[in-house]
Amino acid sequence: MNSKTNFLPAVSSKIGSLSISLDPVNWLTNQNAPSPISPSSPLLIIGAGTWGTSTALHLARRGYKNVTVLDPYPIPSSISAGNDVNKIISSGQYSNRHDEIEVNEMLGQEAFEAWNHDPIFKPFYHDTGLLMAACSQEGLERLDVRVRPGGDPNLIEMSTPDEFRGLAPKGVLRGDFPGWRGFFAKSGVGWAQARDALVAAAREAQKLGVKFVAGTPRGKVVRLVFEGGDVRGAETADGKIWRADRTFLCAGANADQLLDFKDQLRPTAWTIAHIRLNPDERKLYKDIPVIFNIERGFFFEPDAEKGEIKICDEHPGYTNIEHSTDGKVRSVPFEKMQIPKESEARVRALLSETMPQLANRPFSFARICWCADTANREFLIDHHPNHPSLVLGCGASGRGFKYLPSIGRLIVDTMEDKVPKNVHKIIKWDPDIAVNRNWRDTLGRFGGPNRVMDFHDVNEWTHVQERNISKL
Ligand code: FAD
Ligand code: FSA
Repeated sequence: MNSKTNFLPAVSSKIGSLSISLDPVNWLTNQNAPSPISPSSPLLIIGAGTWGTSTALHLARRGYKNVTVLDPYPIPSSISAGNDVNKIISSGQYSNRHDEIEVNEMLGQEAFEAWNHDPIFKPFYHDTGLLMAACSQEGLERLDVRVRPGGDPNLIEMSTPDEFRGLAPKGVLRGDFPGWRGFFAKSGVGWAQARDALVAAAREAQKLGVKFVAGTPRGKVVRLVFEGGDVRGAETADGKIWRADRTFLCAGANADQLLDFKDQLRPTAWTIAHIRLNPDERKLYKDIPVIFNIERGFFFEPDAEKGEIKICDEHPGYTNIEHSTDGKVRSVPFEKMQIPKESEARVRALLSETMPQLANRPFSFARICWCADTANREFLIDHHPNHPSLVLGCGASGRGFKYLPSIGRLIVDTMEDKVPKNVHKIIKWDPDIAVNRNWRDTLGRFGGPNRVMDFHDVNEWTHVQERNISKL
């Protein structure tokens, strides 16, 4: 263990229920080692979204006393991908590579443990079960990777409309499910009240002493402070310099605006719609499992507060590509509480196949939601190789909410040089994998036109009533 940080409890060699070899990446042998830290060292987190909040909570729980989180938006930030009524909590897999599966299982098991037992997260988890389905041959092949049916005896295979309709009380799933085939997991998967869990984690971090500067230009980072080859903090829109011994970059899709990631991040957006149910429907649709067709989209039971069903149409995502004068290609996120009309049509098509009785209802809310895809959809969590005091918690790759309880542990372990080499290998800074990056890579996703779309080609948007999603 690094003697500079050994005031903290020794790292466990058992994370979740998976043992991993402890052969950490050691900065002591590295010329470019960051300065030592103590419990009172100033630590700065950029971004109070899903991963920044998780990092704040883990730092506070490990006894760090001088942690500040910056965010331009009030919590929960209206641009945070985690600011959503619900998110799928599953042990979802996105690759066939054994080492990648191992890392994702480790994080997933640790998170699942917390969703079930940690008092901060437990109130927000709903173990409703999850149907994962597809229609085309290609989609079904991908489903094998996502669900890995051979390995899980709890999966029930389904292929007839009656089997799918039987997943909910009579009258809910009335559709014909044309061409659908899938696997249903009855338990051990479900969904979380995302926004509420995010806020609970932030409140807990705050209670433990973390300072949040959010909802003001004082929280908007405009640049990292580079000094002597390292990063010594950040400057905010009001001109203030926040000096820190370690700076954590957790700005989600916007991280790309603050550092040259050498094409490792591709800000990509997806689309969310809500439909409000009447009081009788709310009761009938309560507790239904999450229904997810990886070529069509997914939906959840209505939320308890507003009685709305959230529906996402699935597709490989939208970029917003800009070409800068230096010849660089970059996808630039923007905020919008509407979705493309073509996305609305896909949402309604999904409903026609599953719950046709809702297919023509008006939307009560809609927005686009940005994530940052890496070139292989593995996370990017590492010290920056040239600026060792900068810790990157980036590249959540459109699958990073389920780890809200556990990802901060890995990000803080990175700061403490406790990440085992076999894990570091998967999540490290690695521009080589992004050389000549194909910005249109679907990264194993399907749906819509089965290609990455760009917002410049969208002519028509919905006109749904907007709302303040930072107001709790
Ligand atoms: P965010 O949560 O977006 O946080 C980034 C934060 O940085 C924000 O609070 C923002 O305000 C702040 N910020 C931005 N710029 C600055 C700046 N200049 N200075 C300071 N702060 C700044 N994952 C799942 O596990 N299950 C799901 O079911 C699921 N569904 C999804 C559905 C959709 C439609 C989308 C888009 C994503 C979904 N995801 C899901 C993915 C998941 O939401 C994200 O991977 C995860 O929330 C990303 O967390 P993050 O902290 O990296 O980014
Ligand atoms: O199982 C999951 O983690 C669901 S992620 C939900 C989703 O909408 C993806 O389906 C989409 O492809 C993108 O990654 C955004 O998140």
